[in-house]
Amino acid sequence: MTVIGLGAMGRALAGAFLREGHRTTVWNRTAEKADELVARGAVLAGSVGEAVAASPLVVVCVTDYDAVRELLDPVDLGDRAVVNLTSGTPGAARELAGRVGAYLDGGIMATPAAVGTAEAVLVCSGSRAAFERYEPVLRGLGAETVYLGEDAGLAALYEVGVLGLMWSTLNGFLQGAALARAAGLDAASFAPLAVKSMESVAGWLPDYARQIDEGSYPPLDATIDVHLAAMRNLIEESESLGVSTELPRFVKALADRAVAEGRGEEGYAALVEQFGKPS
Ligand code: FVH
Repeated sequence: MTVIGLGAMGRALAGAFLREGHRTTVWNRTAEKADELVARGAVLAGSVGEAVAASPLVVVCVTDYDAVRELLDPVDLGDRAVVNLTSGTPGAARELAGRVGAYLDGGIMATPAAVGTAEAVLVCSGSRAAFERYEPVLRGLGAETVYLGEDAGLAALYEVGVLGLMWSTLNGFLQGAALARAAGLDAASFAPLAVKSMESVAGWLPDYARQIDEGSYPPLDATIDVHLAAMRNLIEESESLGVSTELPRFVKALADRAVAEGRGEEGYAALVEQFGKPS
């Protein structure tokens, strides 16, 4: 295995391959970041070309696709498989796939600490042959390794979608934590209820997905009208505690538009129609 890019994530990837017993060659622009891995048996390549030549499978994980191109463009990749775990856009992934023989684009849905554990999910798209050949090795990065299809852009599409869900969820928690703090409570007192609530909401998603695919939104949890009343409560309480109302007002504006379109009696999944329009 070769790992190019030894930032927080790259070091975790190389560490997982070493743990799995793979002969691992590494390269990083700042060579010192390889020290701990070399101490654990990794081989430090003197150049990207040397690192690529060392293995049939090259994993790249750097800041962005510009860096990936800067590193790989000058190198003859031959018939090597490249697994690019750098975050990027579907378009950039497709463009890169057009330049690399056996290309897999991927998103490692994990923190560096979770790499190689049951918590980590690796989504891949692009060369099916490369995925089938190297899936056993890639499983060492994340217990769940999902192949999304030949379109190299799919992994990035799913990754940006999951990242959007993560940020929205965390923003909702931070709004609640700010309310708790403004009311003189510890965020730690709010967290357990927040975790419980996130677990319940996570359970709703498959039904929401089915409704969206069917295009019909009977209320499963509550109608949009009922949600709207609670949104007003959140805005009023945020105002009275001197906490930002920006996020709840954005949430309410979506519901207001849906009601204005006559969807007040429908389930919350009907708001997908608001997200589906260009801003
Ligand atoms: N960290 C995380 O939790 C997330 C999990 C999900 C996936 N992301 C993506 O992984 C990519 C790398 O993220 P990272 O956390 O490892 O980032 P850094 O620790 O900042 O390391 C960046 C590495 O990239 C190298 N690098 C940057 N620009 C260049 C360049 N022009 N030429 C060569 N190397 C470059 C940098 O090298 P150096 O600064 O150590 O010399 C690091 O090795 C990223 O896409 C996340 O979105 C992580």
